[in-house]
Amino acid sequence: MRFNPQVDPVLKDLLHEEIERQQTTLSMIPSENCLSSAVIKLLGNVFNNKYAEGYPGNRYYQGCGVADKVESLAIERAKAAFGAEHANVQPHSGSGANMAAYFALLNDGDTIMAMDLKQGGHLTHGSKVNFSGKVYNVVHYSVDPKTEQIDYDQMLQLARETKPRMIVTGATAYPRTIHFDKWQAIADEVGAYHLADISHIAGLVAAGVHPSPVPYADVVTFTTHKTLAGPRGAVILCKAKYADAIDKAVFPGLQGGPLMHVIAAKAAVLGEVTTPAFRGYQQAIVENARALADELLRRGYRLISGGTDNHLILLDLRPLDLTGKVVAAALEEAGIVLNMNTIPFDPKGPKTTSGIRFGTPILTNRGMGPAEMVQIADMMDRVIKNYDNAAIKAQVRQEVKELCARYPIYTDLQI
Ligand code: DSN
Repeated sequence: MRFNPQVDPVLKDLLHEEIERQQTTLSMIPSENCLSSAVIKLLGNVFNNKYAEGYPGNRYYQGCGVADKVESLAIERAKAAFGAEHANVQPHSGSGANMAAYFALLNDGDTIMAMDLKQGGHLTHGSKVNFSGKVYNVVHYSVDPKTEQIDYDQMLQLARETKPRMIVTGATAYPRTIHFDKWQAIADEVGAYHLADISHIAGLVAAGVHPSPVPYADVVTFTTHKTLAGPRGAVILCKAKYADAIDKAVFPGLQGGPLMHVIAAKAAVLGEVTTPAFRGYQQAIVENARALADELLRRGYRLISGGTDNHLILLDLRPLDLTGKVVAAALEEAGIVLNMNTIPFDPKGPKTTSGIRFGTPILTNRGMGPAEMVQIADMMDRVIKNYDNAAIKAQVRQEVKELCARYPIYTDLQI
């Protein structure tokens, strides 16, 4: 007897509800993006049915011939897109990719030097509540209190004092250019491995809009669903000499069967990143972020580090005596979706925060430009300054709906 489950009405309704939410709100969480209808369709493919433990040409299951071709395609495209010597396209997530990089190169108890989560790092960069903070001895670095940017001289000093076995670069809430060449010089001087986690900026890096760590770092990890605009998952790039260790750390070290349907979708997106359209999109993300930042500055807001070089902005709410929690909730009521975020040296914790974090990958992917960024800054301004005024939030909600209707995400999505 066949088992042939259908999508039931309850789930269908929920899917429609989520499509409606995405279409009618301004999604400004800088780690999110919107997949094209074609890649969404590709993600729901029959490779979901296939076990392919191992790597192309070296599997533990029969019937992997086509899976081999798909994974090899994704690997070659990843290498070509970033100019890397080796790529592993199997990690299910960015956290898993970072875990594999640590396991491949480090021993338990080794010292890693990484940006503190509260300063803009990531959970897997040594947070106490994460495996990385439990397994390794962590030296956390911060931005400079005055400039709110990385001070490379201070970093060299810290690395000399603490002698890390690995330096982790990359961030989730750092609005400025990361100079991976400077980081590499520091890693070289103290004899540390260099792991660059470029999850947030992978699209910018692939497009040449942000400097690449690939020529320098021993290992580079990134998720494929942020600025890269691909399916959820991750990729690890590394120097050829670490290929074996990285591959073994991913499988069988951490994962069993790869998600072949996701790898197919990764291949599709990685095949696009060398196109002028992708480069134009990434440039526009940065131009839009700058336009949004400039307008907020003009309206008197304090932005961490004074602005942005990339896809995201961190806004300090302390001058208004407001918290990220309150403001993020008020903005969501008005249809503007972003996240509360700690700011450097935040006196408040991660569940309240003194800041909000937002960015332009989805707005730009919808086709919005600098004029719309000015309009959005105006809407944000009115909500932030009137966070408890229901009438103003309702008015902005209506304006958001009208703006979103002019820039639909999906016009041809079949559920
Ligand atoms: N949670 C992601 C972010 O929002 O930046 C990073 O994994």
